[in-house]
This record gives sequence, C-alpha cells and structure tokens, in this order.
Amino acid sequence: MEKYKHKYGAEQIQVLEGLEAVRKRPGMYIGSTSVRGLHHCVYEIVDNGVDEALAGYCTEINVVIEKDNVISVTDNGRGIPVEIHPKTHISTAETVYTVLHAGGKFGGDSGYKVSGGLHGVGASVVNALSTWTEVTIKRDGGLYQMYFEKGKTVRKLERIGDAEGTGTKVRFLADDTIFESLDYEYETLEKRMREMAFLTKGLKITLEDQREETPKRAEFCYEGGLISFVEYLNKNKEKLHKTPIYIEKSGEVPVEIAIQYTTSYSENIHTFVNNINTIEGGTHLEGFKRALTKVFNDYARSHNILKEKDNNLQGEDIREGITAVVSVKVKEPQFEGQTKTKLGNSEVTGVVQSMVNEALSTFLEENPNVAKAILEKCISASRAREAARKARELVRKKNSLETSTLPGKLADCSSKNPDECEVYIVEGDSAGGSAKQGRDRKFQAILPLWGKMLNVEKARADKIYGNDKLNPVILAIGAGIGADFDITKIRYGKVIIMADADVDGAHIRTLLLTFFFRYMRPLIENGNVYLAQPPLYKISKKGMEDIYCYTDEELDQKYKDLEEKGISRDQLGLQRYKGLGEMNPEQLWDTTMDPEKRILVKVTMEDAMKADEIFSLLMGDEVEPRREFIQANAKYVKNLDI
Ligand code: 0R9
Repeated sequence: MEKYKHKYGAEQIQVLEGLEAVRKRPGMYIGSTSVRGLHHCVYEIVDNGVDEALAGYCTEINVVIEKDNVISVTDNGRGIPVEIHPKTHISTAETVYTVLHAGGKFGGDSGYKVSGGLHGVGASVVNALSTWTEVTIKRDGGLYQMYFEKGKTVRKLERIGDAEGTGTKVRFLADDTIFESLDYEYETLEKRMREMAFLTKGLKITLEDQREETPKRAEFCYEGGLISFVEYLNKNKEKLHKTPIYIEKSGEVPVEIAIQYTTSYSENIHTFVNNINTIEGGTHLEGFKRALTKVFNDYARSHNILKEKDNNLQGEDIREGITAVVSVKVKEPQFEGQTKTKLGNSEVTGVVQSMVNEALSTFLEENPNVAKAILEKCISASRAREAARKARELVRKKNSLETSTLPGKLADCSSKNPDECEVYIVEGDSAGGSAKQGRDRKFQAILPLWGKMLNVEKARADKIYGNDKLNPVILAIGAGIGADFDITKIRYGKVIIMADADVDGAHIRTLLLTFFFRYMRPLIENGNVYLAQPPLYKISKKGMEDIYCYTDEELDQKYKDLEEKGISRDQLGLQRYKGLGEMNPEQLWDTTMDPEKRILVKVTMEDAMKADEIFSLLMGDEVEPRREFIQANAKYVKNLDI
C-alpha cells in the first residue's frame, strides 16, 4: 500500500476489503469468469451510459474493442459528478468506482438500476476485475481523469485540462488472471448493443472492433423502439398485419409491449426486465400470456367467431405465429431460475395482465380486420392441435400394441439410470454402425438418423407425431413433445448430436436443435443437449501414437510442437476426415465417444435460439432474405467438400 501517495481512512479500508472480496470470488458478482462474465463487464459499463440516456441526458454511446482487448465506452451525458462526496470524503466519481454498489446508492435517479441477477453490480466490480481502468470525465468546462489498477486507486481524480461539452469515457483491460479469456465476441456484443438500442428509443449506440486490420463497425438507433424490435425479428417472415400492435403504460411498474403475428407456427416472445433479457420468463410473461388468452377468447365469443358449442381457444393456439417483445421496469426485481433470468416478483403478473387486457381489447375493437386475421389463424391452430392429439393417441395406441415402444433403429444401452445414460443421435447408417460397435454399451445408446429430415418450420405438431424421421427421436428420449413434454421421463441424461463437420452435418445439427428448441425446450433449458466434436485431422507416423486435431489452429500448433522435437511435416502422414463414416469403431470411441477424452459442447438456450433464427431464415417463406444470408455467409463456408 505504501506505493500509493494518499492515506487510507477507515472507510477506504472497508472499500478495499470490499473489492478484494470481488477478486476472490468473481463468480458471485459477475456470474462466471468465462467469456460470458467477460461480456457482462462491458454491459455493466454500457448500462451506466444507458441509465443516463433513460434519465434524459445522453443521446449517444460509443463502444470500441481496441487492439489488445481494451474496451472503451464513451457517453455524452452529464459526466459522473466530480465533487468530493460528503460521506466518503473522496470524489463522487472515485466513490462510484471503488465502493460496491455505489452507483445506485449515490446517484443516478433513473430509479431502475437493477439490484439483482448478474447485472447492476456496478462499475466498481468491473474495476476490481480489471488489470487497469481509466475514467475520463468532461464536466463544468474541465477535463478530469482518474486511474486504477485491480480496483485500487493509482491516480485520484484530477483536473487535467479544459473541455467543451460533457460526458464520460471509461477504458478498461479485463484481468486475464481472472477471466478465462479476453477474446470478446463481436457478434455477441453486437447483438446486445442492438438490443439495448431497441429498448432505449432514440439512443444511438455504435460499436467498433479495432482488433483486425479493417475494423468492423455497426451503428444502432431506433426511433420506433420496441416496434422496430418486432419488425426486425419478423424481417424474414410473412406478416398477418402490417404494423405491430403497440401498448405502453407508465406508473409504478412501467410496461411496454409490441406484438406482430406472422404466418409461422412458432411462438417468439422476448421479455425484458430493466433492459435485461429474461430468457427464462417469469411473472411478466405469465401476465402477458393470461391476458392474451382472455382477450382473444372474449373477442371471439362476443363477435360470434366462437359459437356457444365451441371450446375456448387455448393459450398455445393464440400464441402460434406471434412475435412479441415485453419490456417492464421493476424497482426491486427478484431474479430466479437456473441462470437468474426469471422474474419472480408476483405483483408484476397482475399489472401486466390488466394493462394488456385493457389496451389489447380496445385495439381489437378498433381494428376488426387485424382481429379477424389473427383469430382465423388461432382457430386453424386449435384444429391442428386437435388433429395432433388424435395423431398422438394413434401413435400411443400403436406403440402400446407393440412389444417394445422403442424405435427399431435404436441400439439401447443396458443401464436404465438416466443420470448415467446417454444417447448419440448419429447422422448416417455407416457412422451409426461404427458408433454401435465402438460404444460402451452399458451406458451409451446409438440412434442413427438417415435420409431427409422433416422441415419443422413448415409443419405443425400433428405432422410431427408419426413422422418416420422424428418419431424415433421422440420415442428414444421417451418424454413426449410440446405441452406434453415431461423432463422427468427422459431416458438419457445426455442427448448427444453427432454429425459430420461439413455442410450436411451443420444442416442436421440445425434441424435437430430447432426441433428440440420448439418441441422439447426444457431439454435444452435443463442442459441435456450436447454436440459431439469429432476430430478434423489425424497426424500419424510409424512408431508414434496417432494425434487427433479438432480445429485448424490445433493442427498448426501440433505441427509446430513436433517440429520443435525435430519431426518435420514431410515425415508425417495427414488424414483429413471428411465424415464420421471414415473412422473405424475404435477410432470413433477414442476421439469422440470416450468420456475420458472426448470433447462435448453443451447447447445453451442462446445456441438454440440462434439455430431457430437461422432455420426460420433458411427454411421460411421469404426468399430474398434467404438469398442475402447465403450470399453474405458463403465466404465463411470453409472446408466445403466438393
Ligand atoms: C461510459 C459509461 N458511463 C458511465 O459510467 C456514466 C455514469 C454516469 C453518471 C451520471 C452521468 N453520466 C454517467 N455516465 C450522473 C450524473 C449526475 C447524476 N447522476 C448520474 C449529475 O450530474 O448529477 N453517474 C452514475 C452514477 C453517478 N453518476 C453518481 F453516483 F456518481 F452520481
């Protein structure tokens, strides 16, 4: 501590202990030290700028990934206050950066600074987890700056010059001894910045990636807010009505919702609490769904679209083809669920429900053509649901007549304990054969898939039951699909997709992920779905054990390692695997199936959502966006086997 010029009082010592705790247990404050936690640091700082925009003082935020993975965030707000804080006796700005949760306590009257979940932990946590942080403030005609290392003040806030205008700039280098990697993903940051811009009407957010020779740059600004968000989500879909339905209410719990129906069969509802994506839903979603079901049923009854003898439409009928964004602001949100992204505050259900009840029924009365178009779709969904129920019963009856309910192609394992059992869903009969011979039959089951899969984008549930490609998957997993899906019945704790590392393999992976996302979502939420990673290359040499490489980078590295040992490339044999079928059973076990050696990638909801999005694009009705996607991504298709 001697190396710092200033003296520490009792309060400052407490401060340092606070930030020391953050460094000792970073996961508790930032969720994890994986790349996810790393990105959270950027969101924390950007959120502070967004808060200033919500307070009405900031119109632009610029985010830059500088060379060497330094992150820079600049806003044009009022600038963090610079005067000495009466409680801490240091500048307010330094207080915000060194006292845990100070940002919310000492200032920022937006009132909605999040206090739960992984967000809203504040600038001090990012500061504690950074090798260094530099904060520059323009305020009252002066340019001020302070500098920290690992959360400790190295240069206190000082006036370093004059300045025009106001604003705050924060630059930080995340600590590579804390985070697993500092490799920011441009696409992840881009998605979040776009989302923040949608959620904050009129705010301009720019993102620049200076790590490569030609920097990438994106700019987001949406005057339409949530309406623009829904239009963006639906850009590749055929719409049932031209303009999204928009409802908004201020008050104790402000609510903002945009809705647009499309001809698709899927349900696409995104919910946010204080700008945080509540992937697991919660009470706001519950209120929204309840109101939707009630309003459409009431309207259908009062306009004689549903007759007395007809059953009510069910929630799932009414949500078929919906795209909606629900954004609420809650003063003290409680986040629950596995990833702390499920809103728990029970009072929010009623608020959202009554607000949607009122606004949506008014909208439908005023827009009878839109109401009619949506209800026609709901009724056809309810008929399809009835047909699906019949198809399901037929399949059930048929299966109960057979001696075994398991699909013929499945090579099951001997254990019946789901916790230790896994099923490999394998593309192609020949790879399936190798996998069957190579596996450990005690706990590994193999289900080969073959031929052309059903396009789930263009099929309703009634077509999925009894489909000869998907039915084996449903039966093998053993837990049903859709609303009937029961996670407690799964026969395997791990469902592993094993496909070739080529375009066809990618296609089958996307198809299966989309199917799981739409019809067995809890399987993904619960973390039961995995992707096997077969190797791309085998390096061999007489008298040396074969070396498998899973990426091009790994291959380069292995060549370098061997060269250092005096073995040059031309002494080595190289096999590039075009498909799983080229491996014999023993090799497949060694490289891809042996739990001691294999690499499995756990599929997250984000992966599945991405697969679903790409899938809608590639398989959906709109031709033009599909062509654009293929043209834009053709350059990324590597190792295409022609
Ligand atoms: C680049 C990222 N931006 C920020 O971190 C940021 C924080 C911040 C801010 C205020 C204005 N701009 C900001 N940018 C601010 C100013 C005033 C009152 N509240 C907020 C004011 O001028 O009175 N602050 C966030 C917390 C604090 N300031 C505070 F606690 F220091 F007041």
